[in-house]
Amino acid sequence: MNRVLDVATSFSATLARLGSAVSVGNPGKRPEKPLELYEFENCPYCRKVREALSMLDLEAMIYPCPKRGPRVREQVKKRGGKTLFPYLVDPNTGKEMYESDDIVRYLFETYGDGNVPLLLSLRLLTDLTAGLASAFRPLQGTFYEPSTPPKKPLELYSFEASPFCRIAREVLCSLEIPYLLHNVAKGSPSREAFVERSGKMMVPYLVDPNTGTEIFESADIVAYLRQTYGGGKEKGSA
Ligand SMILES: N[C@@H](CCC(=O)N[C@@H](CS)C(=O)NCC(=O)O)C(=O)O
Repeated sequence: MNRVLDVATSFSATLARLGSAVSVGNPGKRPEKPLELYEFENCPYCRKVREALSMLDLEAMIYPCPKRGPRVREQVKKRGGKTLFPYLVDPNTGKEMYESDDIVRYLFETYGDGNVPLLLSLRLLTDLTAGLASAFRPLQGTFYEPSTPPKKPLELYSFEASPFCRIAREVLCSLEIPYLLHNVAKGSPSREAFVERSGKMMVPYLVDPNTGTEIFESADIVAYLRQTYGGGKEKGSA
């Protein structure tokens, strides 16, 4: 897709959700271990959960499950019995669950002040606007593209409402690449450490421990991911 159209449609997805998850809300207790989320980028229900993670400033291991993905979907079926997304695993409490509304409530009760923000609690309206966000980019972050998985998971600094971060996450998803998601929405206490590491406050920022690569710029990240892991070739090992 042409870059201007790419950014415009990704920005429209953010607008459809009225900028939900642009900033951190009232984070509460911090988990010791990152949460684990099985999802795919263009699933509107998965978006609701990712918004909650951004608002609560939570890190999560993301296991992308694009449609026709050969590697990760099967794990969800084995663990929970269904191929349905999102699926959250909290290694801190032993909870494993389907259903976006239940997951969102669980997250705010466990790691927030117990109150689910308005834009995530409007039931049908929340689902409709999340669906509209997905509709702006129907083919991105939906289907599997042949890839070779990296040996170690990647890391992405991001927040849900950023249109540029979405473009990077879509490709991680299509290539079925697991990554540790560091959420750094506006107001995030994690921003200071991020700036110390990267040199400036800008996302997306990709870290690949397999190759020692650390890069900004969604277009560069997309090109790097496709070149390094796309096409099912043995690449990207340390
Ligand atoms: N009520 C569920 C609906 C979840 C759902 O329908 N997810 C779709 C993706 S948007 C799904 O997993 N479809 C099966 C598939 O993609 O194979 C929720 O809110 O979590």
